[in-house]
Amino acid sequence: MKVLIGSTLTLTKVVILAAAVVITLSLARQPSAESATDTQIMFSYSSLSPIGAPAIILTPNGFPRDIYVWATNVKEPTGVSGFNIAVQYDDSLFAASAAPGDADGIGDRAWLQSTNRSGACIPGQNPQAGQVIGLCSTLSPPPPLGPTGTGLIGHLVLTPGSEMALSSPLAFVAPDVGVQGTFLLDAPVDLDLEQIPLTLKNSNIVYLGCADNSPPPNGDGVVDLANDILGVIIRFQMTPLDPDWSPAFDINSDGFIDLANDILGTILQFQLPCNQP
Ligand SMILES: [Ca+2]
Ligand SMILES: [Ca+2]
Ligand SMILES: [Ca+2]
Repeated sequence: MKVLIGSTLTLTKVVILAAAVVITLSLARQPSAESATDTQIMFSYSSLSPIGAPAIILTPNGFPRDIYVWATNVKEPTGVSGFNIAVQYDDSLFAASAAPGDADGIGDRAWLQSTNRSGACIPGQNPQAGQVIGLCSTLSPPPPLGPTGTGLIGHLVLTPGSEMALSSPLAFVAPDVGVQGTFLLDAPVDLDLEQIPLTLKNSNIVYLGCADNSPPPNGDGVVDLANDILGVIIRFQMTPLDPDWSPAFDINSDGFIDLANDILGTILQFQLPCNQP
């Protein structure tokens, strides 16, 4: 998002703009009524719908984030009989793994089994550092055929480290030769198992300080409107010279409360849990 800030921008304008951003974000998080035309594999914040997650906020030393993997708009007539998910990330900044207790890895087989095919998932064997892999397949030849349309295929947990950074990619590994990539397989009706053409939609991890600044000293564990969003908005353009300055609201720690980093960065954490170090 590109925002131009004029030097004469008033606090009122900032409040109006911030409110518009909140409304836009809440609309953007609703599932789209009409779906895109292309088959995709994407990350989503939600286990209920593929709302997408182009930017995922992690707070160094903060809580783990659940991120879900969705296959969308599968039109392959035979449906999906198996898939492979391989995710690449910067392991110096966070860890990506299956959820605690999810013994069969990051892949989720419920959608794969939804047409009454029996399936199994296994965690990826010997993934490289900074990769997490899950494989799921339905073992029997058709019939029945596999599922089409849109389904949840994976669940991973991102656990932040202590390092601060600007951003880093959370990317699906493409299925190149000799690589355990990310792909969907059709159902082998004619004993010819093929990958279904699709687009891999990657995400970006954005690192921000925890924007929970509610009293008492270490916040109340969630980014709220009354304390945290309004708290940073009323400090717009403040520096450490202001009597109401609080470094906690300066979530990118540059000594200035601005719109693009601190106010929008706080708004983007609305209703998310985080913890102050
Ligand atoms: Ca699993
Ligand atoms: Ca709060
Ligand atoms: Ca700042």
